[in-house]
Amino acid sequence: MMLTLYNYWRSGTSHRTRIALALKGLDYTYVPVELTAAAQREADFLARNPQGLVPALETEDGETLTQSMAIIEWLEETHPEPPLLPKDPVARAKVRAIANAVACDIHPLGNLRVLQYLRKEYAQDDAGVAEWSMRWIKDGFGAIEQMLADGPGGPWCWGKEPTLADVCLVPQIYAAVSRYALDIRYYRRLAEIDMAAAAHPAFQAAHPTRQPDAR
Ligand SMILES: N[C@@H](CCC(=O)N[C@@H](CS)C(=O)NCC(=O)O)C(=O)O
Repeated sequence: MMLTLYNYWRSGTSHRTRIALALKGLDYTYVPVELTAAAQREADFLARNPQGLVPALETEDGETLTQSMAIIEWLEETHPEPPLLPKDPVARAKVRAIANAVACDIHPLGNLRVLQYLRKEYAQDDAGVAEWSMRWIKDGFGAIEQMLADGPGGPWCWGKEPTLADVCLVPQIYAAVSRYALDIRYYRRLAEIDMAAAAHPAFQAAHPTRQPDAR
C-alpha cells in the first residue's frame, strides 16, 4: 500500500505537506478534498479527521495522520534523509520558530472557516476579508524577515538547503501573492526564498497549480 494524501490544491497546509513529501522523495496517491464544496465536513472525511480540515495522510499501515506539522514530523522521523532540520539544537529551535510563526500565528487567521465566519457573522465583504488577512500576513512576514536576519543567510531560510521553515513559508508566500497580490519584493529575504523555491524540483512538484484538482 502507498501513502495517500487527502488534500486540496490551494490549501497552504496541504501545500506544505506536499513539499515535505517531495523533498523526501516519496510517492503518494493524491485524493482531492473539494473545500469549496465543503467536502471536508462530510461524514466520510470527518471519519478520517474529526477536525474537518485537510490534510490527512494515510500511511502504508493504514494509519491516518492529521495536522500538517505532525505529519511532517512523522515524515522526518520515518524518512530522516534529507533532513528538514539543522543539527545544532539552537539552529533547530530557530528554524522551528520560523515554521511556527507561519503555522501557528499567520495561517490559522486566514483559514477558510475563519474567513467564512467573518463574512457571515461579521458581515465583511471581499475587501474586509482581504484587509483582515493582509493584516496578519504583513505582521508575520515583517517579523519573519527580521528572524531570518538572525540566521546564516540564503538562499533558503536557514542557509544552503531547504528546511522546515521553507516548507511552511513558501506556501504562505504563495497564498499572499496569489490571493491578495502582495508584492513580495518588499521583503528582500522572502523574495529570495520564493525564487529558490521556484527553481527547486520538489517545490515545483508540490505547487498548487501543478495538482490534479487545480483550476
Ligand atoms: N493546523 C492544521 C490546520 C489545517 C487547516 O486549516 N486546513 C485548511 C486548509 S489550509 C482547511 O481544511 N480548511 C477547511 C475549512 O476551513 O473548512 C494543520 O496544520 O493541518
